[in-house]
Amino acid sequence: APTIHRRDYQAFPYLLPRTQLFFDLDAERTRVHAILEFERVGDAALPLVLNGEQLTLESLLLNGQALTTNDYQLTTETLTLNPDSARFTLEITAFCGPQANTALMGLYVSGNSLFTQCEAEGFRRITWFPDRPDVMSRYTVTLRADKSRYPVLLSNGNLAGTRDLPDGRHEAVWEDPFPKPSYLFALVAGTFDCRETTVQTRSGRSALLQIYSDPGTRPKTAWALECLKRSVAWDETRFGLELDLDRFMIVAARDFNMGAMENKGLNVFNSSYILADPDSATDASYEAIESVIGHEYFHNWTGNRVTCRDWFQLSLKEGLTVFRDQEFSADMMAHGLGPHEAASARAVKRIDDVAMLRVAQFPEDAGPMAHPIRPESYQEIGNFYTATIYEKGAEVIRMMHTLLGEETFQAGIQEYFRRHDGQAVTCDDFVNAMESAWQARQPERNLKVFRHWYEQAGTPLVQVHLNYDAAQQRCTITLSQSNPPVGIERQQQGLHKPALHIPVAIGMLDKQGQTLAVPGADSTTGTVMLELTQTEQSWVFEHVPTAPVLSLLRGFSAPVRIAYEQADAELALLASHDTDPFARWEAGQALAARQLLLLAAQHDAAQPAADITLLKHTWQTLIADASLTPAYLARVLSLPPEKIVMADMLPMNPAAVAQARLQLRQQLGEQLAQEWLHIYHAHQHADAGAYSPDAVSAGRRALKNLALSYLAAAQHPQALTLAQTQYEQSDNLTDRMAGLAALMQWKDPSPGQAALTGFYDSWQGDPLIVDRWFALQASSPATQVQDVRRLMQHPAFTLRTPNRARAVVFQFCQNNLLNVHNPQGYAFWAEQVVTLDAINPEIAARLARAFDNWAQYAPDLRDAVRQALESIRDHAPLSKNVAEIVNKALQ
Ligand code: BAL
Ligand code: ZN
Repeated sequence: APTIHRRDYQAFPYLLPRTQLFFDLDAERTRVHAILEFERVGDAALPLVLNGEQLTLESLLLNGQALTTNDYQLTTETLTLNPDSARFTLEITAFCGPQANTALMGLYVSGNSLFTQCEAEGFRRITWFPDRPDVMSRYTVTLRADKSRYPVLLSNGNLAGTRDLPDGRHEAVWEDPFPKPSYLFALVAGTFDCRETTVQTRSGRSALLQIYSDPGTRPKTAWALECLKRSVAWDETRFGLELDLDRFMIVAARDFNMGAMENKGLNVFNSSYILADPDSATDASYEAIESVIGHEYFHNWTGNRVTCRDWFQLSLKEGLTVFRDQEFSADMMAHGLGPHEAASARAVKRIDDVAMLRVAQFPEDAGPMAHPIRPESYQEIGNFYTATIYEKGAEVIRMMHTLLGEETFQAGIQEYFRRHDGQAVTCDDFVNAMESAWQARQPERNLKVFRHWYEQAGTPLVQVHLNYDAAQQRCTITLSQSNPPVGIERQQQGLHKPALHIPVAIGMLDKQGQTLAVPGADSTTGTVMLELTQTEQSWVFEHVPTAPVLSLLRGFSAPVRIAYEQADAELALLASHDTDPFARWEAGQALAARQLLLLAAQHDAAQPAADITLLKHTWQTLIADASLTPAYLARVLSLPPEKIVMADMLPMNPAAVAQARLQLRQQLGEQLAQEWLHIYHAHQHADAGAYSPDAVSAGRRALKNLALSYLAAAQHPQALTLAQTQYEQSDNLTDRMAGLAALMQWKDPSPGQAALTGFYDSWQGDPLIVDRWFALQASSPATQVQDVRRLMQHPAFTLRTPNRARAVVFQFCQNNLLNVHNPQGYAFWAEQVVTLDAINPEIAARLARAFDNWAQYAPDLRDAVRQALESIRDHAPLSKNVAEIVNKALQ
């Protein structure tokens, strides 16, 4: 497949002010009649090249005249015409086949309903069209379908009319007042439950909010609607952005490639991010639903009102919108709490976001798919909906927020909309608006060096050097940065990666854990912001009475790694005393990670267990600290994920780390058994009354269930009864699943097996719960390759529904580190990639990335992954999606 480069961008030579679409909807064969009114941009009559795939052409009319095959060129991907007038109307009639569309891009069937997914390049599977984000058009959409089968007919904008047609059919006409790119188009047809409410926006307009979901699921959409209301209110109060629509609809689909999609006025969601009740959704799902509903809603401004000029600018809308949803969730979690609890709630959200960045994005940024948040090239844009574009993109926005401060940042947002409302723009346009707001207040500041964050891949390493002069009471901190070439950067001759603008928040503690008052520091937190803008810089602090213990990268002020020699005892001190909750958590995690690396190394050498006394004492101190909230303590007392620990291991041995983690969990389970029992009983009843998903109750459940998992890992005599009772008597899925997971840890497999069988019998009617049942087994340390193959024989298993494929195949390949890292595991993976590729290339390409960091694995594993990768590469046919991933991995 050809490589597309950012530098080759050219504007489209035609405008398309109006688009009319007429759909005769049918699952087997849908007829789409498009009337497109084009206007030439310049004087030259350039060819009109339209994108189209998997379509059957019926007829083509130019200004009402039928065209013959001599008048146009048709390939499998384009339709080219040579119009000779400056304005013309093109009428295209074509067919597509939703039922056969297993790729779930364009128009497809899920359940008994029809849905569309057009981002990034799905619209071209609906009709021939300039399918690129910088061509914006006003759409009128007429939907016709059998009324009994498809009673609900939805598209973007406002409902202009409905009528019945002969033969039991009916029609709905939708008009979207806002010009939009084709990727934001949507239609939905089917039978749905609907939950709705009307809200008043800030300016007094009223807007209808609706959630559509499968028949019978209305009881599970109350939370989603509540989250949507909160999103509308939050965007007004925090960002000053008001809902611009009379009607905002969300529809849940069981089969969906992504989490959700922000189509203008008609979001389509993976049902896992909509449906929730205490029996079918965990605390984490409630939280994820709030976050994704916020995210898609916030796109209405950041993405839809101002969109991307081209797909290289994807982070313009995604990084910014993730930042917005992170802030939304943090504000919701802190809502109604006192200052200390609110700060803790925010820290918990920050910890979770950073952990996710490190698990998903740091490895990506060190592997063959590494790319800047604004990529320079791609073969298949579907492969670039990555943790880098989203999560690192959000970190880059967050750094601007840190540098500018909330008020100036919001002024920058207002300036961005003042300049670009209604346009398709670039990341540079965004940074320029931010910079101008900053300079309006502080003329000497700029984002000149900061812009390099958009150009470089890789996680920068910031090295810290501390020099303390006791005689002068002077402390000198030297920071230096480096970011060697990664991924395709390594093939660029003479590549120069300039220094980045990195805000490094630090604090200093004395040896007793007291905050040292540092000149220039924030008076309450003791935090100083060091702005590293050069390869190396030093800061001198006078009147520092004693050699400080450094608290580094507070709040995770930049998406970097820190290199600083710090003794275990210093980490323990920080874990016990740091006033910055993020850095405090970080210190404890670093201490635990060291222990895991030791254990993993000993595992190879078959040596006796390492001494965990310091870690144990540190955790005892933390458990005894009454000022810590349960949610925070749950994060502090969790062992770091394998994928984070592995980043500091070379060569990587994933199974050894997974084994070490199980072992350390067991040791901590045994040695802190009294503490875990105490915690368990103290938080056994997280809610006073009925289940509530609020962050405080969820935090108590998280802590209690963590304690249970330690007790189960230790095979504590009380653990079996506690797990059994909890599993049987809980009124919510979080506790029920935690009980089940604990039973599955039991050395005698029978209670776990019995519970699994019972669980399936009870909940087999709910596909989202069945997904969890599969996922729990696929990721279990007891599940080997042959077991996951057996799981795939289960009648409820299918590869065609992405959620089910993710629950089994992805869970095993990505999260069962203990059992997938062997030749049989890799062969299974390769086989599944190839099988999935014939069904759904986008999903297959994600699976193809399971072992992105294989080049750092131990040699025997590396050889086995290479073989598996080569077997995928040599398979024919292979989608563009998977081909790009595999070729890059093998380069
Ligand atoms: N735009 C794709 C889905 C999302 O990021 O919201
Ligand atoms: Zn998004």
